Amino acid sequence: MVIVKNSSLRYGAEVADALRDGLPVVALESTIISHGLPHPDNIRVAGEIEDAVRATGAVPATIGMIGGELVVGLDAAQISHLASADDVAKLSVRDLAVAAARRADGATTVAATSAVAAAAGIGVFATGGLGGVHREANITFDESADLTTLARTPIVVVCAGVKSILDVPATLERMETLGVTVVGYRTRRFPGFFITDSGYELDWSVDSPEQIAEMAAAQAALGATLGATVVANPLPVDEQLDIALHDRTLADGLALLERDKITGKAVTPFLLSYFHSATDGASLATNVRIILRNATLAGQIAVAAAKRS
Ligand code: PSU
Ligand code: MN
Repeated sequence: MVIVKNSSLRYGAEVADALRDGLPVVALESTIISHGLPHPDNIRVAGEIEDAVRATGAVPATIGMIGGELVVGLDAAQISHLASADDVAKLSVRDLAVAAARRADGATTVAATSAVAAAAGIGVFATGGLGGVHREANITFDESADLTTLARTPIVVVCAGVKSILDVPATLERMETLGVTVVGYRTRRFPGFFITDSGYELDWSVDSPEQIAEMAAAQAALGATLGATVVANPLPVDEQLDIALHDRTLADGLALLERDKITGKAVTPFLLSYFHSATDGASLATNVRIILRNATLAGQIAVAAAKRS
């Protein structure tokens, strides 16, 4: 399903060449850089994510909006701008046209990035964690547009599950309803982002990048579903955040959210930044590790997929 037209996109030179030549390309989102990680670490991390993709032999395509244009393959100066400026908008799919008309600079979420990547013909996308169903969504109706967009966007998304700030079982149920495929990477347990195991079971596990590439090819051949395939890649147990620290920070963060009446698109950035300051940077280091591991796996999948064609 077309959410964004390819003809509306601008391409970085390296990404344009790679796509034309059928080389492996991995899409990367910019909201984790602008709104998910603190400045100035975010600039360094954005470079490290791209390096992790390159180390696998794939070409990174960081996606965002500059001056109202959606760019596939932002250059270093553009990434650094999105990582530093105060007026960078967080753009989900519904924000794209408004921001384009205003010639805005903006960072794309998982939803907007996957829509753009699919339009560009990029089959693999790496991020940290997906948006999902928020706690008390039964009252607030707060469910990320990441889910409904992934339901109609054919792309492989590598993530470490969804953050425990969300309602994890409700998010898994919604992905089932929406027809979003979820497979664990070498596990049948859904990861809990900072934590290796969220406590919830998955139906499928895959063992190698080649197997994931085969699955994506099978989906394209079937043509039966247009939805995304989420590859849930857990942190090794010895790299997860201390569980007691995690649980304490989460409880405190959720209480602050309520006290300060923070709602809507500000919820995710608020909780992330609370986690990073309240854990004295421990959650930040974990977060970075997650993203780099996902970038590596996504690169390997893109390389395996390019070998098939
Ligand atoms: N999860 C993270 N870090 C992030 C996000 C999610 O671990 O930075 C960002 C992603 O860009 C995701 C967005 O698409 O938050 C979801 O926001 P919302 O819940 O407002 O849809
Ligand atoms: Mn929301």
